[in-house]
Amino acid sequence: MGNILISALENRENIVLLGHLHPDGDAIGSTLGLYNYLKENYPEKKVDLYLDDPAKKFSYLAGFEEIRTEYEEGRTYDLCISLDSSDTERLGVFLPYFETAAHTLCIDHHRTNPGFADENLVVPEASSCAEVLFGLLDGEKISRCTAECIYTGIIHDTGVFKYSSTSRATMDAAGFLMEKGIPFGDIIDGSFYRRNFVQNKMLGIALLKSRRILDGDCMISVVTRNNMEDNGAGPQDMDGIIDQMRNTDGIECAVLLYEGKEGEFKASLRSNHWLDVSAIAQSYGGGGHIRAAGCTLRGDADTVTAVITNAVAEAIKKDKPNV
Ligand SMILES: [Mn+2]
Repeated sequence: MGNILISALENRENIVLLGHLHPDGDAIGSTLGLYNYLKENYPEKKVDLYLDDPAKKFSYLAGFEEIRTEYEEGRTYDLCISLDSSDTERLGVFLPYFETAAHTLCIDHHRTNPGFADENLVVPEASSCAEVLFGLLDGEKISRCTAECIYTGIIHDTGVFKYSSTSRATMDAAGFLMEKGIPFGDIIDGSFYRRNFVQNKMLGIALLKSRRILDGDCMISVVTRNNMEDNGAGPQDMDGIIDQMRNTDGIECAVLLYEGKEGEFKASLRSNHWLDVSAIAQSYGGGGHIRAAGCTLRGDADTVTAVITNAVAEAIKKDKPNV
């Protein structure tokens, strides 16, 4: 079988790369990884990368400053490559570039991806889109800059080699990339574990306000608009708090409610072993996975706390194994 990327690049000079909305480490790492690889190995081709507001913590990646973040009317391309996006809707405002491109290629690892492009490489067993991309590149031609991008994508979608999607192939790819001389420790700390001062303060507040309820099975915390405004915090400062809560000895599930807008609470839910939190989130119009889900609830702090507590209590009754 030929290489789907190499054949797509043939005779196509004007190329656009796209990732999904609210790009995570994998979307940013895989698109920038391919961007750098093409710039270095195909200098005759013109390559643009569009992403929706990529987080500054990824600015150590080469090419970050060249990412275009605004849709520009009237541009069309010979080839559009979509990375880490499970459907066309997730391409957001940049969708017209995909729709008007003469040829399209989709590289992804989401199980739900229908194969929406002219040519598709969707590998559900892969830990990350970055791992799928790695398999398409010539290892000899991967520079240190490109290696940093791909490594970043892999660590973000595996929770630093921890999630069940991590495989031998993932570790082999990571090992190969390490030999390019990348500062892997700094990449992991800087882009995955480091929190800014406000984020750490909000973590402290959420933990201080937390309670253990429902016979100790659940840890819940409610952060109000006032708590956030007092510290100049926004929704992006609440990332990762729920994961710290989940990793508490003896609990099955963690619930974090924070008031993103006046009277509107974001609920993040995590479970450890047996509780299906996606079912809870779905019944309030949200979604997610069995062990990680979220939804939005309207009302004051007391009301939304009561609503989510009841829902979790019901779910525990249903899901808790008899011991
Ligand atoms: Mn991904």
